[in-house]
Order: sequence, then structure tokens, then C-alpha cells
Amino acid sequence: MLHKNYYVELEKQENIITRKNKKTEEYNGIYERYEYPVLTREHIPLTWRYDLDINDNPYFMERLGINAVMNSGAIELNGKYYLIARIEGNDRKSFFGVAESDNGIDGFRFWDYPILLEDVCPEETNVYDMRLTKHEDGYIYGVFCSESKDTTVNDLSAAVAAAGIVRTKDLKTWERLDNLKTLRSPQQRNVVLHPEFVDGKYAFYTRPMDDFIETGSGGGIGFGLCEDIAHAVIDEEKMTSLRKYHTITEAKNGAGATPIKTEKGWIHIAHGVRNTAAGLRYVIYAFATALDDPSKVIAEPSGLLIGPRGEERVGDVSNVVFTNGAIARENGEVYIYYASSDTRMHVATTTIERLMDFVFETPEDPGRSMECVAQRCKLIEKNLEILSKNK
Ligand code: M1P
Repeated sequence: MLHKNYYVELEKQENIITRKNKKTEEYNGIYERYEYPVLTREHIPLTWRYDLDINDNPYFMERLGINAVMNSGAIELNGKYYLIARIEGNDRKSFFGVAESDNGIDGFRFWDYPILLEDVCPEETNVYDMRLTKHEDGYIYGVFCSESKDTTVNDLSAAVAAAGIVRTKDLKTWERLDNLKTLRSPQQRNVVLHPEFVDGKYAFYTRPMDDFIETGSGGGIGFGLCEDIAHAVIDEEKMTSLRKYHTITEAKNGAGATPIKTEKGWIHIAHGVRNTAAGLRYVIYAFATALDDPSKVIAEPSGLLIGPRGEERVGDVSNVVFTNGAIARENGEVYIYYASSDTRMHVATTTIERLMDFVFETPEDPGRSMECVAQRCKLIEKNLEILSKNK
């Protein structure tokens, strides 16, 4: 016999999972936002949280609760949409779980078990934020943050971030490879594997950091090549999208979704961070790099692509939107998956054509208020002329 509350909770969960998602009224011409998050802590199977044995759990208590579901890698495989979600337990430890949907905007359901990674680093305490790359070598790679305690300093909170690497062909069996070594950067987070070989080598977007939180001398998103993916070592890191004073990337930035190949260049959907009196504010921005040199920025539209709005602003780490996964379909549709405030997952939909138009036709940030106003006045002048002709 099962506890009666099991059936109550199961029905509530079923209602959330089967609820149809709908576009919000918000309009910007670039993408559509959706009413409901695509993944929340309520989507986590009851079997992961409760002990269903009525003798051992007579009050039907959550024994291993889940705090949040966020930053998810994304991939389309055999016509289905998959998110490799970052799931954070009540114990603060994150892990990964596969959620599957038929349409990418609702109906995401977790597989029976979370992913149990090979335990290869005894010092590794936490894992999170997996980026998925369908590489031209035939594997699907997952690159994630592998966090350990920094034992070199006398500070209980000090940590070291490195990039862990796994690979799979079916999202079921995962082979763990060596963590990425970047010889010139002490810490790494937000590392993304480029889907194609560059000069015959594996290419990574990196995020050099001096410290666990502060990027310090790290100037932005880096780029480096390595010969052997199973024992990945990067010596030199070139810079791609740079952090800039008084912009959305002033404090830090980091690669997000695996770059999307278009006829004009690789489109990157990344995150930028600035500091405020209320703490760090994370937004999502886009830029493009050259097809013949994926480290070279060729377009960087001004400002943010997605910023936290409404309920998205509030959560465990408020005022944050963060992406580490997007799906670009063969028919040109693009699904951008993003988490809000380190608490839940959302989707925004657009197309490759619209993204290209946004990235290549939106003017750049001129860098100073006066020049920004002048830029806006030029647009207004053009529009008033058009309106006067259309009276
Ligand atoms: O809390 C906001 C984000 O902080 C980190 O991003 P970054 O490395 O750029 O500071 C990540 O840990 C990310 O998981 C988190 O969402």
C-alpha cells in the first residue's frame, strides 16, 4: 500500500508536466518568451525525493529534497528535445538529470535516474552547468564545471573551478575523460567545446579566472586548441568576446550555448555580468565569430538579448538569467533554454534568420552616453521621416 499523499502529489506533478505552454504577450521581434518555466523542482520525480515505503516513511516526508532545477545543456536527438539539467539538492550539491520532451516547449519529463558520473576525482565536491556539443568526431560531449575545495588557502569557502569532460552517443552511457587543463589560467568555468575541428584540433571556448568568483585579469571569453580530447591540455588562450567597461559584461562574461553555425558566422549566446548595489546582475547577450576563425568576433550587437523580467528576477540568486543550452533545428527554429535566478528553466523561441538579423544588423554599443543618444536620435530621425511619408 502507498501513502495517500503519494497520489495527491503525483497528480499535482502530472498537471504541471502536461500543462500546455503558451507564448507571452511580450514582443520584441527577436524571440518569444513563454508563460511557464519548462523545468522546475516540481518536475523532479517523486521517486527521487520520497521513500515510498509506508513503514519507513509513515508521514510521506521528502527525504532527499530538491532545491532548484536550472542551467541546462540542450540537444535534439532522434526528433526529441533533451535538457541535461543542473539539479540542486537541498544539500546544495548539484548533479545532472536528463529531461525529455516531444516539442521543446512543454512536457519535459525526467528519465528514471539522474546521471551517475564516474567518480574519477576524489577532491571534486560539486558538478554543474553542462554544455552539450554534437562534435563532428561523432560523439556528444558534455563539458561542465567540476568544483573542489581550495586547500591552498585558509578559507572554508575557497573553491577551485575546472572543466570536467564526458562523452556519450545516447545520453545513457557517459565516459568521463580527464578534466581540461589550461596551463596559463588557474581556474575555469563556462567552458564550451566548439562543434568542429579547428586546424585539425579540438577547440574550446574558455573563461580564464584568477579566482573562483572574480575573473580578475581574465579579460573575457577565451579560446584555445588541444590535440587530445581524452587528456585535454590548452596552452595559449586567445581572447574572443571581451569584457568592457560600463557594459553588460563589465564584471565578467562566459560562453553559454554551443555556437550555432550560420552562413554569416558562428552565433554565440553567452552571459554577461555587471555589478550593482543589489549585487551581480546576469543577462544573456549574443555575438558572432568568423566561420574561418571561430575565435574572431565579427559582430557584437549592443546590449542584452535576454534580461530577467517579472518573476524571473527572483530566486535563489536573484536578478540572473543564464544560458548553457540552445537547440538549432534543421528547419531554422531555435530554442534558447535559460534559467532564471538559479531556480528554474525557461525557453525562448526564435529562428536562425531572426538571430542573424539581430546579431548582424543591430548596431554596436558606441560606449558612451552621448554617442548612444546620437545613435538613438539617428534612428528616430529616420523613423519620423518614414512616418511622415506614410501619413
Ligand atoms: O549565480 C549565477 C551564475 O554564477 C556562475 O556564473 P559565472 O561563472 O559567470 O559567475 C555560475 O556558477 C552559474 O552556475 C550561476 O548560474
